[in-house]
Parts: sequence; C-alpha cells; structure tokens
Amino acid sequence: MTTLLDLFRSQQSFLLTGHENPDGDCVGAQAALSQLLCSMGKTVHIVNPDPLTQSFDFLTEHTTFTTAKSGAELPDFDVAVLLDCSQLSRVGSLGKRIGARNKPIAVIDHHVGSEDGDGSVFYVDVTAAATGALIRRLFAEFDVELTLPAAEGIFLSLVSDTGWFCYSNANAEVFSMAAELVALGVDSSRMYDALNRRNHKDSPRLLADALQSSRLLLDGKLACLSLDKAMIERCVKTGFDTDVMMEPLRSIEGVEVVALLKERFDGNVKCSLRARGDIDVQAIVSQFGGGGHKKAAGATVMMRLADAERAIHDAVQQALAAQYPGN
Ligand SMILES: [Mn+2]
Repeated sequence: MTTLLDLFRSQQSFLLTGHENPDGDCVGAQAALSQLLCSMGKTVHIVNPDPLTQSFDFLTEHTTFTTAKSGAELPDFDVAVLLDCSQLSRVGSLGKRIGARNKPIAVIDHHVGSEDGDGSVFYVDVTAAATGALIRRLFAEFDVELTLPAAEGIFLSLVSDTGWFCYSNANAEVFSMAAELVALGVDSSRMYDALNRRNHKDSPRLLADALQSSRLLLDGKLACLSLDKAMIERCVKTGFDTDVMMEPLRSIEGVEVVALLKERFDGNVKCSLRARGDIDVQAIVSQFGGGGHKKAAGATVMMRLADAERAIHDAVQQALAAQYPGN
C-alpha cells in the first residue's frame, strides 16, 4: 500500500474509472475516493465506460460522474485509478484509451487474482467485503475526515457487495464501518428506497415470468435461470436489475449454487453464479475465463445459450462431486 500512498501524495490529477455496467460498489468507491483526493487538493475526474443507472441519483447530487464517449477527448491525468476491477479489458474501449496514455495505473480492488492485473501500483485485499471498505481505510491512512458524500459512497459500496449485510462477507469491519457511517449522517432507509423501491410498474410481472422458467437441477442443489434475448430486452426496457432474480432462487432450501445465464445481443452468454454453501464459484467460472469472489462470480461464456447451460451444469456437477464425495 505504501507505493499507492506515495503515488497519491506525489501526483496531482487523477482519472477514476471502473468496470463496465458499474455497480454500487464501483460507483460508491469512486464517489468516496474523489472526495478523499479533493480534500487533499487534487484534481479528480470520474469517467466510466457506461452511464449510472437512475437508482444512483442520490450519489450524483454531490459527485460528478461522466461517461466516456467514443469521439470525445479524455481529460488530462497523471494517474488512472481502476476501482473494483483490475484489468483494462473490463473497462471496455475506454480501457484501451487509458492504456494508450502510458500513465501510472493504480488498482484498488478486492477480487481474487487482482494483484496480477494491469496496474503499476496495487492495493488489493481479497478479504475486504467491498472496494469501498478499502477507500475507508485510505481516509484513515491519509488522516482525512470523512465527508457525508464520502460516507454515502462507502455505505453504498458495503450494502451493494454484502446484500445489505446478509452475505458471508459481512464481517466485523463492515459492521463497524456501517455504524460509523450512519453516525455521520448516512440515511440507510432512504438509500434502501433509492436502490430497491423505484422499480417500473411492469417489474413484478417480469420477475414472475422469469422465475417461472427457472429450473432445479442436480438433486435441487443447482437453481438455474436462463434469460433469452427477448427477456433481456424486457429487462432493459424497464430498467430491471437481473441480479434481483437470483435471490428467490437462493432462498430455496438445499440450493447450493444459483446460476443466472443471460443471452447477450452478440449471441454469447453472460453467466453469474452465487454460492450458498462451501462451493467455490470463482473456481468454476475461472474455467470459462471469468472471475470474482468465492461466493459470487461471473464469466462471459462464448457459447450459445443451450450449450452454455449444459457447460455450467457440468462444471457445477463436478464441483459438487469434489465437495461432497460419495454423494
Ligand atoms: Mn466489489
């Protein structure tokens, strides 16, 4: 971490970015880090490969987020900071443009294997529940007081990656940070409403239709939900967050792994896996070139939907057999 602190101290202008389709941890960490760097007198630009969804409106009241447009010039920067990912390939075409500048790249992340990413300087801790937790630690390292917008960003990171403190990564650090952030004025109930209670009126029907097609496989240990292009189109139209669909499947007794397969418009399949027991889904998706965490991971599978379903089924079956020999 020392080299990262030195880099932040010595350089003046920073471009913060993260993975495509930025989630709550990614944008929360960006908001908080921009507050920290501004407090230190630095110049900060947040540039993401994709726009923020409207559920993050509360964050944009205090922090300016921009989206990279293909023709437009990138702002000048001394250091690029990759948050919640470690590879420029995860940043879409913006990643290539950042790489072409030949400036130092700092990686701040908590994903498995991120220390091998595209950074010149790393602050990676896979035991951290969220990237936002790492930013909270940086405030302490630089001895900078948290502002309310920074506190909101970090809280957003924590609730996004712990499923509102439900997942096994909700450790003591998470709860002690959460207490501190609420004491600083974060309105957790308001944030819950902003994130989860602004759904389109058609979303209950959409959710029902999607869940209808889910299947329990491998003696009820694997719950699988495949969304074809038509269903994805409905989700896009209504701004429905497909991750929400995994939670009802996760709630079924005996389910060890939930697989959500989304047919992409290019014909490949985006696959997300969640584990409830001891199965390591990060190891499963790594066979397909993906990554993530032990209990939450994803990959883009270069197959058609039906083939991807079979491949994931077989990989989960193998992992279960290794975990529970003799069953
Ligand atoms: Mn994260």
